[in-house]
Amino acid sequence: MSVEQDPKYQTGEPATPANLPQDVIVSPDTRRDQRIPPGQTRTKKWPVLHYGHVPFIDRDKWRLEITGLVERPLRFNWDEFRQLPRVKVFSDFHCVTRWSRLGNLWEGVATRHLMELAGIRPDATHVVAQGYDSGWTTNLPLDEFLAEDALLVDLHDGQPLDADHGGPVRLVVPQLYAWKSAKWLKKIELVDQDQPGYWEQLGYHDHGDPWTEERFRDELGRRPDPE
Ligand SMILES: Nc1nc2c(c(=O)[nH]1)N[C@H]1C(S)=C(S)[C@@H](COP(=O)(O)O)O[C@H]1N2
Ligand SMILES: [Mo]
Repeated sequence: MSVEQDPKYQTGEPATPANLPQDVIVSPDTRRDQRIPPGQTRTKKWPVLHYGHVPFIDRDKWRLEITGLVERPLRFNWDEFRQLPRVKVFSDFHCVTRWSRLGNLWEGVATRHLMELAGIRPDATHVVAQGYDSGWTTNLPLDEFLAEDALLVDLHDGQPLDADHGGPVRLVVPQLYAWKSAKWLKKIELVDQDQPGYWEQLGYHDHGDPWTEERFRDELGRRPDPE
């Protein structure tokens, strides 16, 4: 597909939070004077990155599980998920491989809302997000998972999230590098200790703040294969 035909290709200057409808949650980082974190460059495309293959997911069989240290474990099918209250978030998206896609409009269900439904047990400190791609996980602190602009996404820039980008549903946590935004989300598990996920075990930083360039666990240590 040529770049002109790619519906995700951005033309011109990046969208700013200035003229968004009232109901859109604006990621605070999009209001920075210098919106692109150190060591990153803007891409107008939306690259596709993941380990392994895009899993085939039949919507009729799709399920999302919320489990671990919650008062009420939850399980949604597609229709149930689509009936949950929805939010819109405007954010940038920073991949550790140094591209940043600015001005994304994500739509879906706020992580905060889901956790209100499930009830967080007091001993929960971290979240493990698991994808449908055979056992892939990523870890993040519970408070970052609960950021106001963190959500489970099924629409991007008004269109259904395609399989390459993690559809039917992916996690998006704008303030961390994009590998924390698990695609093909299958399970959210609350745990009481940090449990490094797929990339984190291979040498990506445990936390992944793009503004302080938390790219790798140890600059001298092993680096994952570039994705
Ligand atoms: N389930 C799953 N989610 C994943 C990955 C993966 O391999 N599996 N890769 C991560 C990485 S390294 C990045 S940069 C982003 C890329 O999202 P995109 O392909 O939509 O740009 O997805 C993240 N989420
Ligand atoms: Mo990545």
